[in-house]
Amino acid sequence: AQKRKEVKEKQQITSIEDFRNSENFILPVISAKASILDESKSGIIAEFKRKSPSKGFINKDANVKDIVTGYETHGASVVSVLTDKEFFGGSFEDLQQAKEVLNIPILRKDFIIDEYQVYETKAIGADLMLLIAECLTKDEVYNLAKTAKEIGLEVLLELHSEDQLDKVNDFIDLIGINNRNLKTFEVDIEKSKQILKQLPQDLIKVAESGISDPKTVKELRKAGFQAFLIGENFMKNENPVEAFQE
Ligand code: IGP
Repeated sequence: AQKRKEVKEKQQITSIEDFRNSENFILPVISAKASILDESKSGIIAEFKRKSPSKGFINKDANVKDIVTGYETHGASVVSVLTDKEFFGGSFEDLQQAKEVLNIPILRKDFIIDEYQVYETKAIGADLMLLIAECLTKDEVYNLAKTAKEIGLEVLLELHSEDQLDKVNDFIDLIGINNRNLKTFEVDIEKSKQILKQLPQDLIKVAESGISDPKTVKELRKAGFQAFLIGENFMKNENPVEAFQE
């Protein structure tokens, strides 16, 4: 409800037409699919996250440009930037600053529930947008993903369980399985491997959350995941780039 109110208020400030005329709208997006399939990179989607609901502040005053530049230099395939303020301490500014320094694709990490936010995602400079199946009906996923594709954005659909598989549609480029249960915050890699087996072959598969060592990445890769979304493990280090190198 809070998010819906926020979105409504913003709609009155900037029109979709203004978004369409913004600088980023004209720029081509950088494909996350291609970047993940590029074998000279690590397959890691490295996240910039100041705060989380499960941990509170992780790295409140982190310098976004320094950190994301380091992620790219050390082989990240994609950078994920939280833009949700309330739960994750993120901002558009963080994403815009990341955009200024990066050559790899940027994922906008937020709770997207309205068409308006899809246009906004492109206007702030993201290449790829997250949709969370848990927060959306099948029709909403379809309509939001369709709009995203129309304006050139790629779409990552996040699933938490088998019963959300029917929300996958032709406009989805990547499927993420969240290892973390949103209600209990528990991490279960085995469950993710189970869901993976039931996914369409042609989609890129991303393992999300709670990944804290290279052994787990190896194990998930072996199971069939092509990308690995990692945030806290890097950000909790005083020097997130150093943590990434390991
Ligand atoms: C990263 P972790 O445990 O490495 O920090 O997780 C990412 O998967 C997590 O931030 C995330 C998330 C989300 C955040 C996954 N799905 C949806 C906000 C909204």
